[in-house]
Amino acid sequence: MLRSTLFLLVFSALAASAQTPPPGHDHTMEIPGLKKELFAGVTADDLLRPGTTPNSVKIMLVATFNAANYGMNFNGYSHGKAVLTVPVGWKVDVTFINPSPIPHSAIICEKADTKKLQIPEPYFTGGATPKHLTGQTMGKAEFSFTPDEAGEFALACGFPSHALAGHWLAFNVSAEAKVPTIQFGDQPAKEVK
Ligand SMILES: [Cu+2]
Repeated sequence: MLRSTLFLLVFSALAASAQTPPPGHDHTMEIPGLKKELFAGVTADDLLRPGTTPNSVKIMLVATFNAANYGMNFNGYSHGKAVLTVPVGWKVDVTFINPSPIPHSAIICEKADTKKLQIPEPYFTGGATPKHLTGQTMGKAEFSFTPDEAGEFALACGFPSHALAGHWLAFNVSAEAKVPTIQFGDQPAKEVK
């Protein structure tokens, strides 16, 4: 009796895990009210691209890219599952797009700040959308910063409690890296083009 109960428990756990898509990849549902023309043609690879000037990168963050993590994602990724790495001293130009009626924002912060309810200030000067604590809906914003210190940071949504709920990507500033790279989930990091 005990053995068959155990078997049932293990079996149903396995069955449940087989049916649950991996976090960040549930594209089966739709978030209502998205202004899709705001990010037409944007892909996950647009998260990090070489900039137009030397030693610079372009980041395109789309909040609520899809339904992953209840819409609290950037280009489909949340909980630091996309890792952007930029050499120290490179200029970072960010375009932030929120096509949704729910407010979101973007801010560069220390990785540990993603555990906070509120992120008061960007870690690097200029590194946030305007009024990141109130966020914005159905629109775009641009900001630039130049990280002058190596370390593990995050590009997080600055709307209170969203980073805590996983609305952030990992952002590493590296003293060793010669070129910017991006890593999606368990895939190897790749040089951006
Ligand atoms: Cu958010």
